[in-house]
Amino acid sequence: MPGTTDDDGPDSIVLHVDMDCFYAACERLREPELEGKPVVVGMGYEPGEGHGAVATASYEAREFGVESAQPISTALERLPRIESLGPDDDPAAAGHYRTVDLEFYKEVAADVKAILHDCADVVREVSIDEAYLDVTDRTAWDLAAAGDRTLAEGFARHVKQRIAREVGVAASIGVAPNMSTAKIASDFDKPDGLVVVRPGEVRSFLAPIPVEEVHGVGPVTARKLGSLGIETAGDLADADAAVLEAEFGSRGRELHERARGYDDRTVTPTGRPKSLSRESAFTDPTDDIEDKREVVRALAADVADRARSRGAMYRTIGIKVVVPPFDINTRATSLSGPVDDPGLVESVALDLLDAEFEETTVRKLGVRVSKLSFADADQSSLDGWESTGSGGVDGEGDDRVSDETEASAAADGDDEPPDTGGETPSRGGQSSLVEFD
Ligand code: TTP
Ligand code: MG
Repeated sequence: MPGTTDDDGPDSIVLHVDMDCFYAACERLREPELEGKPVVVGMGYEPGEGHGAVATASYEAREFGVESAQPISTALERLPRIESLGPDDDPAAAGHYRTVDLEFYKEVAADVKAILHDCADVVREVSIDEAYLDVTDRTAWDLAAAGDRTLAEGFARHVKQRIAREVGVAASIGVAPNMSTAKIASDFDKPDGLVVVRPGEVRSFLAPIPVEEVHGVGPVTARKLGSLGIETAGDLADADAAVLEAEFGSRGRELHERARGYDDRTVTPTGRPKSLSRESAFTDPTDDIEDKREVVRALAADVADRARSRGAMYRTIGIKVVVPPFDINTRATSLSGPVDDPGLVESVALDLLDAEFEETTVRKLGVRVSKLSFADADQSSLDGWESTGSGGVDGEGDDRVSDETEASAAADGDDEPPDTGGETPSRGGQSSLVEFD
């Protein structure tokens, strides 16, 4: 059969999830009035100024020719700032320009990733807004009882709906028997897309796709292929493998295979988590201390339970308190050494809540354990998730000795521990392997 297994195992089911105009979608979370309007998010951009580059543009802004990596000055020529409009100008033809706020986007991304981890055992996070999920064991390529849709499609729809409902941003999802096809599928019907390529359909789905979109084909290879008359994945699939190999070496053969729908990479998970956390939102914000304490108790029990089941010990216990609309406060207590102690997670989390947030109206609460160490700590130094130099190895003791609050807990509410501060956008997803959901 084209495109899938070469042995007797079942066809894999891979989801590629990519958020739509992600930074702009995040801006809309805190400014819902931007929904449906052209939004441009600039890096190195200051309100009212003309420098910087476009990080992303909402699909409405893209209609005006605004796109990622463009200078802000070019974007402004194509789509003037809403503030600069005259009384007779059309406000629908003007842009709402905002500045990149990576810490906030990471927070939203962590919420999305937590859902993905809940939906799949194997998740490979590839950037702040993109991940692969292997869900072969969670669903099937069989048709659902009613109609001609696959169970896998229903599963992917469920993932999309959870992200939309629980986080409030839109994802496009591709479902396919392998990674490269799933990635092309997620991009195929953006925004808000859900494209399913069944095992027997991979080759016909890929046929009309331009070669540039085949995984591993960059602009130079695409140009060379073009000079050989190969414009689409279909052309590439039909090309003579020997000719491709002569031109591109072993990579030529690999590209040929990809275009024919073969991709034997398996989804491998991204490193170990730096922290484990869970959060819960109130339907209506509340200042009732007993309600808040009850939620913190439940979250603490859940997080401690998860840490134990993963064989993780923790050296820091923290809480997150989100005050309407999006004012994020984190507080944490460091311990003298790694522990596995559910009772301590609860008591520390409650102390942190009581100390400062007894009367605060909150929208969401979270509990997090971090500075993790694993019983089978074979990879810890390779992964680099445990920062060194912050106190050395003193791994003795199983009780709290210091009440020091982490530096990240500044009064105005930072959201991430200091060790992720310097991440670049493209690695943001990986750095925020936090499991708040
Ligand atoms: P993308 O997923 O490439 O873009 P997107 O989510 O904005 O839009 P799409 O609907 O097409 O997926 O990138 C994710 C985020 O990364 C994006 O919102 C902003 C950031 N980014 C940059 O900062 N610079 C860039 O050049 C690109 C491409 C993205
Ligand atoms: Mg995206």
